[in-house]
Amino acid sequence: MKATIVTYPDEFAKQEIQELARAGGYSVAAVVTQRQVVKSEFGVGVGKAEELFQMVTENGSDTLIVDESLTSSQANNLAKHTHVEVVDRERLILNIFALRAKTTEAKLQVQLAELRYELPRARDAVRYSVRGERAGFSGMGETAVDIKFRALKRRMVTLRQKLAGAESSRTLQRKERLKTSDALVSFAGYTSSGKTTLFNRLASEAKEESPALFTTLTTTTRAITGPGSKRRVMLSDTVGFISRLPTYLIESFKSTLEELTIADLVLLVIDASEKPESVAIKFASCKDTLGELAVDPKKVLLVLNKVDLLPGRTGEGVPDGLYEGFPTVRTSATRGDGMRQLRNRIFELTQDRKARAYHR
Ligand SMILES: Nc1nc2c(ncn2[C@@H]2O[C@H](COP(=O)(O)OP(=O)(O)OP(=O)(O)O)[C@@H](O)[C@H]2O)c(=O)[nH]1
Ligand SMILES: [Mg+2]
Repeated sequence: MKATIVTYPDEFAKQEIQELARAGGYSVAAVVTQRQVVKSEFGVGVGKAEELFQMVTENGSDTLIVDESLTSSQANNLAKHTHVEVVDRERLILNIFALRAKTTEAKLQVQLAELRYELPRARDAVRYSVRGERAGFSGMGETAVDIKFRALKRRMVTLRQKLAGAESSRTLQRKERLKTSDALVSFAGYTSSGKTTLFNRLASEAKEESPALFTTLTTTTRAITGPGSKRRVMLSDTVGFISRLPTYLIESFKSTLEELTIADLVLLVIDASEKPESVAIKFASCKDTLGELAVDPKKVLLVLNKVDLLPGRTGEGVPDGLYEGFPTVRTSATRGDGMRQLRNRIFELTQDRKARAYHR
């Protein structure tokens, strides 16, 4: 699969959408930038649509990736005009999630997210049919679009029921686990920041770590014991964040992300080796997502990871001002720097919470 991408001119957007495209299985033939991506009719200007048609014809792309959310009519118009498949940012993220989903729960969550993606688009189609073809059939029953719309709704109800089942068994399991431990500690952070690598180090696990985006979609929980083996906390690794994550995707993964809402301590992992602008954007985006999940900022311990890649190899280059107010640990999950400090901080910061009751 070969794609031409339309995105915003800033470096961060350009780089991120290319990584997403590759994670979705595409090779990138060209990147076209535009200050404003969502415009009526095509999502891009008419002139741009023409230019894109020329471009995909010449470079042999079979797909046009648009780094924004398009309505179904925008996507259809653009596809008709360029003669290639049009994939918007949401669709691309959903495709990646679908590729990565391995467990039953993750698969159900992705299916639910896909229905949520399709529903407003089906609604669009209903609106068209009301204006157009359906006029002549008034009173003659349902159109194909109505039927599709209702089928989507029905499938959604079924999926929600199945997910509720998975959710309640997860809650039960969690309660059991918490009986034998003092606290729940959860990893959070941008995709590819190194959460699973840190988790594997701390819990002596071997879960898949990879430079590809969204490697982890399902929560794994393990017990770790503190200094002198006196205390046990549960440590959870979970799905990563990305900027402009569609809200319904967060909602579909609610049971997975709930781990963060109820955690006593959230380890927010930042890839500190990236350019300061990227670090700042990703940090802000993580804070937003944690806010949406109603995580108390007071429960956050920042983990500035990948310090081995920083100049001087000591983590000196990490911009401090950005993180004011948060307790911070610097680590290299691959080289092992700061792992002892991280473990100590985890047990230190969960100490007072020992008395807390887990009646949820
Ligand atoms: N140099 C360096 N690379 C690291 C470090 N920690 C993780 N990595 C690499 O970064 C990539 C992503 O690591 P993961 O642990 O899979 O990241 P994640 O946050 O779990 O990502 P998702 O599950 O996709 O959200 C892998 O290629 C790791 O080997 C580190 O401290 N230093
Ligand atoms: Mg992971």
